[in-house]
Amino acid sequence: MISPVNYRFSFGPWNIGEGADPFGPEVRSAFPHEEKFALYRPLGFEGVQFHDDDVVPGLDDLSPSEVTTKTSEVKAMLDNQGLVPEFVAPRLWFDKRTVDGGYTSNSASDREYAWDRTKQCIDIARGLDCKAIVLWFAREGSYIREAKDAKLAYERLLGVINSMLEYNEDIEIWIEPKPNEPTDQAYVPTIGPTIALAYASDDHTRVKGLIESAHASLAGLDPSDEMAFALAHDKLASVHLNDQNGLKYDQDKNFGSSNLRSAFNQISVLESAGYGTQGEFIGLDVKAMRTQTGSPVTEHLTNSRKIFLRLVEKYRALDHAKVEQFREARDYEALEFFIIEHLLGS
Ligand code: XLS
Ligand code: MG
Repeated sequence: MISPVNYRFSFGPWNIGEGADPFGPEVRSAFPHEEKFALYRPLGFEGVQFHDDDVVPGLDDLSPSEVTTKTSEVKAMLDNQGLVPEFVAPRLWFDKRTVDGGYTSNSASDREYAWDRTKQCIDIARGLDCKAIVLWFAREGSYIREAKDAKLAYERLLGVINSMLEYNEDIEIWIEPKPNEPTDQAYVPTIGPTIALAYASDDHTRVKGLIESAHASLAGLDPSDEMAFALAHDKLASVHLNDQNGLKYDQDKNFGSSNLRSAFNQISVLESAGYGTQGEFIGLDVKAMRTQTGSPVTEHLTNSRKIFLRLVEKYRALDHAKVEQFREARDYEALEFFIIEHLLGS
């Protein structure tokens, strides 16, 4: 069945950046954070992915009422621009108190900070009328494996998930697995442990996964299989489409730019499962190349969106009956050539 979905797209304000990397500083002048939101609609996006401090900058130093006021201002701005907050994620990797991770830190006071910040993040999300909290576990892992008790770490993560579910009955938790970076090895590296944590939680219907293509590639896995696994459990809440050229640093390249066939397979999985029909977004998480000049630089976003839509057209134009025949006959040699020819076009 070909899905009739008209996709809606999201990205996070960090996707319009100044080009700093671990080896060098900014190469483009800063584009004011507040002005980024006016770019969304014209670029073809309606969803905004937020970190808690994208909504309320400097939130650790603000009073609760200042946080509430700022959140309401952002809510009004989103309403005015016709934008939807897709999710809010606690940024638990920047502050000094997160050097060893948040929830799995060996310091009790750092774990307390992580929990307080998580409650603030939930309050901010609810203030925006947003139900989804993304947990990208960033530093929940170790630089050397002996540093932490891994069993205890998993128990702590499950404890936090349950506390979040209890703290607010309306929220959903979307876990975004990643195998490494900034830690050497991360806990919850792939969708398998993500879904296991969901089922182990007090309300698995509110715990789901978010697959980022590059994160799956960094684990040496096929992003489309990671997506399919979540879909099979009705737990694919969102995707961050991008690309990755092999097992290197996290590249956040344009969707389909390195592995076009893999991108096509991700679309096949999403389309055939009817992803998007419940309002799920096509999220992007892409970085502009450091060599791009000007400010703001946004072509990486519009190009990734165009590549996605072109591949959707390709998927819909595929002779699916023919694919079934090849599968039935187990003539995978012919199937592969058929797919490649289809992608190459006439
Ligand atoms: C980092 C993550 C981040 C999340 C939200 O790699 O992808 O961008 O999407 O914390
Ligand atoms: Mg991401």
